[in-house]
Amino acid sequence: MDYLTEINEASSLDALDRLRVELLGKKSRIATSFAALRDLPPEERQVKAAELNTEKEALTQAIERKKAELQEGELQTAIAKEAIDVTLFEAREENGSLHPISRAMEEIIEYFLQMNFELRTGPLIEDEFHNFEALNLPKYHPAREMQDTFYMNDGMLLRTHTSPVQIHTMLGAKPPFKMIAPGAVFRRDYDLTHTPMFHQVEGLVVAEGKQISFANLKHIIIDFLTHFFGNFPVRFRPSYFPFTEPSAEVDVGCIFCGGAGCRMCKNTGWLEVLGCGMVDPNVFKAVGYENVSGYAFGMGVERLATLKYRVGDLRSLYEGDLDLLEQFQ
Ligand code: 2U9
Repeated sequence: MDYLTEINEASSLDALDRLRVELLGKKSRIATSFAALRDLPPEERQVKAAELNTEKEALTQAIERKKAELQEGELQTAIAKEAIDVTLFEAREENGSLHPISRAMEEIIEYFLQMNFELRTGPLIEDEFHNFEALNLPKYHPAREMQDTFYMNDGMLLRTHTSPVQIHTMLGAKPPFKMIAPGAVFRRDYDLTHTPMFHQVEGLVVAEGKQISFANLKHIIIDFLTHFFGNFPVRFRPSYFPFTEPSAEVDVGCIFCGGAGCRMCKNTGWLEVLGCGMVDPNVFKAVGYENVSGYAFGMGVERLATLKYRVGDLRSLYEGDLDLLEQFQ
C-alpha cells in the first residue's frame, strides 16, 4: 500500500501519529535519506534533495489534512454524545398528596386507635330515631327544624352528626367499649365557616356502674389536643348539649397569637375546638342500657384542619385550589 493511502486510512489520531513518526520521524526512511545526501556528489545531491523535499511535503500535507479530518470527526462524536434534547418529555413524577381534611382526619383517627378506641362507621341516610330521638332530641326540638336538616321524602334524613353510629353500636353491643365514629355529616348551612357537608369525629366510652368519670374525659381530651396541636393550654367551659350532661365546650390557647388576642381568636386568646360531656341518662335509656356510665365528645374535622394548617377560608378546602393543595405535599 502506498503511504498516502495508508495515511488516508488511519482510523484514529493515535494511529495517524504513529504513522507520522514512522514516515517522517528521526529514524524514518526520509530522515536517513536526507542524512545520506552529504555522501552524494553535488549535482546528484541537488536532484535527490528536491525529490526528498517534494515527498516530505506531500506526506506532511496528507498527514495534516487527515489530522484535521480526524479531529473534526472526534469533535462531532463528542458533541453528539453530550447533546441534550430539550424537546424530550420530562419524566418528573407528579406526586399527589393527602387533602388537608383527610390528613387531619387520619391524624385524629390515628391518635384514638392508638388509645385502643374501636373505629365504627354507619350510613349517611338515617331515620329520626337514630339521628334525633335516641339522642334526647325529642320531636319539636329546634335542632330538628327543616332549616337545619336535609329531609328526604320518606321521612329519612341525611345524618346531621355521626352520633347515630354510636346508637347503632350501643344497640348491638354490650359495655364496656371505647369507639370513635368518623365521617361526613350534613346540615343546611353555608357561609364563611359552614359548608352543607362537613366531617366529624365523635367518640363514646361506656362501662358498667360508675367507672367512667369526667376526669377520664378531661384526660383523654387534653392528651388528644396536646398531640394534635402541641403544648397549648386547654380549658373546659360549661355548656349544653341534649345528649350529654354535664357538657363542656373545650378551647385551646390561641395557636396564632399565643393568647395575647388576635383576629383569629376574636381577641379572647382562646379557640373553641370541640364539645364533650357525660352521656345523658336519657340516651342510655333509649338504647336499653342500665347502670352504666360514659363520656362522649365531638369535633369538626374542617375546623381542626383550618386551625392546625392555618387555612384562612374553609371554602378554599372545597375548591380544588392547587396553590393551596400543593403546599401539603
Ligand atoms: C351519643 C352520646 C353523646 C357527641 C358530642 C359534641 C359534644 C359536640 C360538635 C363539635 C363541633 C359538633 O362538628 S360540630 O359542630 N359536637 O360538641 N358532640 S358531645 O355526644 C354524643 C354522641 C353520641 C350516643
